[in-house]
Amino acid sequence: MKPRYRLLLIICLISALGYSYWKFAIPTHRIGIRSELVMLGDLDDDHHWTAADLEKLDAILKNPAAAQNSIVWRMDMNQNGMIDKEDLTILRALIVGGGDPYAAEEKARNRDVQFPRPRELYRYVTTSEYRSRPLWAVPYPQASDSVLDWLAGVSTSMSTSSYKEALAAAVYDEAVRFDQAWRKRQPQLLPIEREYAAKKLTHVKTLFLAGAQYEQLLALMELVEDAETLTVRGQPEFPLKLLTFRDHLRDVLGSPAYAEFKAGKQDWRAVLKIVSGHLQTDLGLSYNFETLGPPRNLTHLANYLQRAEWQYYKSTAGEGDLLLLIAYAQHDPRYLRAVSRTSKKHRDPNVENHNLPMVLLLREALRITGGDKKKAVGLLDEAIRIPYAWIKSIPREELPGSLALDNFLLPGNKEDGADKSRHWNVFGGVCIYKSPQEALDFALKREMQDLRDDKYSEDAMREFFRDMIADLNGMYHVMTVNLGLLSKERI
Ligand SMILES: [Ca+2]
Ligand SMILES: [Ca+2]
Ligand SMILES: [Ca+2]
Repeated sequence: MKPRYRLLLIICLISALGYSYWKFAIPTHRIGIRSELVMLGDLDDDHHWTAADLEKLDAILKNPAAAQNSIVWRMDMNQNGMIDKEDLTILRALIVGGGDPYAAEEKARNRDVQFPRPRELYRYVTTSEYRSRPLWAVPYPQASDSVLDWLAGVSTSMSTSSYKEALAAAVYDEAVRFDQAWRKRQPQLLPIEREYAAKKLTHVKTLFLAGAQYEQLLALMELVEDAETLTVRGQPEFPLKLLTFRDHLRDVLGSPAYAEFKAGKQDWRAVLKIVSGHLQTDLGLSYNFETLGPPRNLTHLANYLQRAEWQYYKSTAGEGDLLLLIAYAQHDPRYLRAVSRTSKKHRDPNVENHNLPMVLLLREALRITGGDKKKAVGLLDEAIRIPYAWIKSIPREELPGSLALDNFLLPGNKEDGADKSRHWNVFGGVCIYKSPQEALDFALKREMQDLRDDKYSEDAMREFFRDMIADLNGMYHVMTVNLGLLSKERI
């Protein structure tokens, strides 16, 4: 054989052997799962259990609401979804034992006390797994002088295994969270904020006395959201006046004039004349609904705004961001409680069920987008469309008939589709891209067009009011929400 051929043969042989070795002997990653090893109780993230973790623990016990979710999750030593006394006992025993889990376990066993096996103090979890914040269930020393004067008499729930216990635990957690925020906000509150808060606090107390725990939980969540993210200070006046106007729209729906319209004794003009009156007195704006022009073709925000800017913000909402927001809507316990408040058809004339879940969704969208409101509104707009398609893919006959189902992740009653949520978000978006004044004008023209198209029927009139209420809620909230109010104190 010529040396040239011999060389070629050798090269071929080596290549074949190399390929076989690579193919059969080197292990390959077959699944694209990304995980991390979490050391429970390692609160300062130095991979040891030391006195520094206890210092961090003490700081969190003094100010639990300010602690980050990821840290509170690591505090749940017994992994029961609550931060309870046993978690603290386990962590302290570990540190007293010099950070050696075997020593701590042995010491506990000698005293006939159950203690986690060392392996149980670690969790190997996928990074994509949604980690709910455990509920706060340790005694709260500041309960004795809390603005929630009923809190001192409530004992911490020891379990979440029954629905009743889980609800009680959620109420306690929310109450502690509110008390923390209230102590920080209370000295700087303006008179109007005090007045609003006083009304809501009385409402919570009434629900507590009535034993209406679910409603009490949602009322507390509203207070938490107000205290942590809303302030009148430094705000332009217009968005605040929108709330007054919204309350007046609710009054009109319950007024004798509206009842007469419903009974066919009054014309639509009589009802909308009252609305014009409120627009004049609340906002100083003159509107004549009889001559009000149609809106531009405005089914979507995109048709109204500079398309390029809107598209830019929507397209920067990456797939990862969408998945985070949807995971939140599918798993966050507070959101799931809030979105579960639905009513039978026509039992929620004032759209009371809708606002809180939207407030929570926007807050999460803002967290994901780093506080950029334009991005958050774009992200939410995208997310609202996605589950809509999912629901469409389920055969109609397989959908239960008791819920608003054209978008399961979003809030609403049987009569409210995804549309109300989209409006809440879109009109809020117009406030940011344009101005609240233009958003209001856009909303009035659009809802008036719907009313005209439906020949001023009673159904259409009711939805004129209900849609306007949802629009105004979104406008007010997107304008005023401020995630940074208490965030300086994050620990
Ligand atoms: Ca540590
Ligand atoms: Ca626990
Ligand atoms: Ca409408």
